Amino acid sequence: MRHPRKTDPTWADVTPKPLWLNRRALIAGAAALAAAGPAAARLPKGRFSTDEAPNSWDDITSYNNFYEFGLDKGDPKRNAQRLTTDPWSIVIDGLVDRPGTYDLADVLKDQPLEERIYRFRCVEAWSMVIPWVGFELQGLLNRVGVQPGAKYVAFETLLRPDEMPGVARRVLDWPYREGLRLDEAMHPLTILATGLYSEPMPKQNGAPIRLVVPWKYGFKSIKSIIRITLTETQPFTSWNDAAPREYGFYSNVNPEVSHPRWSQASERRIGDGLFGRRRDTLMFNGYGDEVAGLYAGMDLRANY
Ligand SMILES: Nc1nc2c(c(=O)[nH]1)N[C@H]1C(S)=C(S)[C@@H](COP(=O)(O)O)O[C@H]1N2
Ligand SMILES: [Mo]
Repeated sequence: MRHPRKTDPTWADVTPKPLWLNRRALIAGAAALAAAGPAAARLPKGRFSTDEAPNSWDDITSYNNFYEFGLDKGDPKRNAQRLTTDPWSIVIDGLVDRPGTYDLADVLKDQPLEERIYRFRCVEAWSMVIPWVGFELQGLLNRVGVQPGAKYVAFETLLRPDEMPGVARRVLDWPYREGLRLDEAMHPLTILATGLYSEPMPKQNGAPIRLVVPWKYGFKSIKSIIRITLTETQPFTSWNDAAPREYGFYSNVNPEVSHPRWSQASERRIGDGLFGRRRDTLMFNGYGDEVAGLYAGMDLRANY
């Protein structure tokens, strides 16, 4: 990981002064609230939250995909605890006005955290409902200034082999990488999440900061992000590289387009039990009213 240079701007440099000072005051208040106990620290419930019952803390933190820590669903919980997540910084570069290496703690002081209860649909045809804590990615991108030539946003996960036993196997071309079209990244449904159930993000879920794009298959929601790059051309994405016929760049949840090896028409909700009724998968995972317009005129079979 690149170390910050003296000349790099800090987050305070890219933040208008009054806003920065205000946020610091607010955070001091929030910290006092948090210290007063979880009930007092309830976060505002963000727009787009589903009314469906969230999965349990146990389901969400014990049944994971995070291949850097192993391929079995129980491996991330077992193996991710040794990951060092503090301090953490994020490089933001490419076609932005204020590129830099930003300390995550500073970035967080500046973003309005809220709770977003989202449906989450894995490409393996299981789903959960997860109460994330996070903020809209567009807030961060607007702060660093997206340049006119930018058309995509590329994301990269930390690669630290001595803390990640899974990367010894080349199941993917590490580091894990993902990408979005700029309008998808700027959509208010797209969040960077730093916690769940009002707790800091568990390591197996992508601490300290991960993407959540609720209308796309789960693999787009990249974990433990260390770099965000604005690009003119469509970026490399890990699963598309590993199996291009199975995983497209868009990967919008679509019950009408099967994976070459299984149907995507229905899903198993974790927590319903193995004999629970399968649920019909919804177009765009049920977020069509919000996002269908992003794909107007596009052939979603060709752009899977
Ligand atoms: N870095 C990284 N991010 C990742 C993955 C991964 O293996 N490595 N798995 C993806 C997949 S396939 C899914 S379904 C979700 C799972 O998120 P969860 O474990 O928090 O439910 O994370 C996604 N993000
Ligand atoms: Mo997934």
